Amino acid sequence: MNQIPAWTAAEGAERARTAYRAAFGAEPAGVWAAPGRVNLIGEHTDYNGGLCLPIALAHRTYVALSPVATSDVTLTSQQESDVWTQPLADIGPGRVDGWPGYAAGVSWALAQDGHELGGYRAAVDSCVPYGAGLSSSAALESAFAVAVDEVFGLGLGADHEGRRTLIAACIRAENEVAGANTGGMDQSAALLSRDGTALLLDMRDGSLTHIPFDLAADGLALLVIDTRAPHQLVDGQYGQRRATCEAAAARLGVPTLREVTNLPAALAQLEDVVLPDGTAVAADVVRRRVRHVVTEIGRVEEFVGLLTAGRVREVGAAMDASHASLRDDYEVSCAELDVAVEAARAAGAHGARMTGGGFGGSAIALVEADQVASVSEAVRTAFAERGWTEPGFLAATGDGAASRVDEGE
Ligand code: GAF
Repeated sequence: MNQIPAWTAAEGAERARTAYRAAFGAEPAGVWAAPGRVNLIGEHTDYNGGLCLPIALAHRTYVALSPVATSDVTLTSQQESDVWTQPLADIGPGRVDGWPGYAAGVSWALAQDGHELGGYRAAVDSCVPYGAGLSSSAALESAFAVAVDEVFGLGLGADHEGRRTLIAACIRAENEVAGANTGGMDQSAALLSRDGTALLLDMRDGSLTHIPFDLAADGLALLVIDTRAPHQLVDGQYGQRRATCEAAAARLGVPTLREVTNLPAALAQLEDVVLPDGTAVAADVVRRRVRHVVTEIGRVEEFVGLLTAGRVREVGAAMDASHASLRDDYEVSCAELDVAVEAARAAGAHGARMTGGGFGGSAIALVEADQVASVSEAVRTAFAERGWTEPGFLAATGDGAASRVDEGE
């Protein structure tokens, strides 16, 4: 069965280096790469101080980069058409349109923290499916973060605390420069994941646990289904979900929904809210949003408990319940995601759910390793029957974090 291939590090490095040579007629100082991710469970919990459980993909974004003597930042990408240039001092919120905001925004955020950076030029190439809910944006930010960290000698990429500073800079780039008010899970996955593990993130206190994750040892596989339904987090829907949660937490008198311990009592206290952008949200809707977040945090605990007890085939029920909650209570699914999930289950998946922000993007299905082809085929057939674009497929195993992938020449 055809799957969307992940480049080897050598292949990705060579592609980025070739793009750099073609654009700038010189060799880069080095090539760095950062992974996309899928979230196993714990969706729309990160900005609520909750738990989530992402794994890094083998699919990575590669950045070939060199410092320059001026303060100009010049970027080119194999996935985009134009070469983009702007002086470092002109990069910031409201001043960069499109993809360079994610890349150069990281330098702005690091400079805001007092780090000294100069200009640079960089060429990007990536095998992370774009706009598929697999965190191509965090991969781009994180690849730039480790690249500029090394060429400007910041020393942040070398240890855990330094990487937390890089994560914070990537989040600021995404929130403030690119204008997507996302919650931080994706950048943590890109910069802190370890091979063969899932990353249990507690977004209340920033603590994390690397949970051993080796599906192949159990004869299983995690099938990722890119529905090809367009996915965008910079539109209003994601921000409205987040603002609704924040308004509900304020109404309940807690810093985040993570602090809700008695769900029925909390639901009874909730009323209509008006969001900062003027959108009115009815009490029933607010209650459903809160119910999703609180129950989803519980499902992460359940999933992790089963995983660590070696009862991995049993996590399917939590995946199914997560999808239902995202579809019905949080209302971030779509027809393509629902059909992908239902077709995968009907073809024998132990569980399936949408992953990432939703409104399009990708689903994941836990399947027996010898059923990957038949489950994929069932999903493909279900899409074809509806006249939809053919979905893409890839396998996720739990890969490592952003790093340098070559030494330049
Ligand atoms: C997107 C966001 F970027 C994350 O921060 C997270 O909120 C996720 O949607 C939903 O769990 O990937």
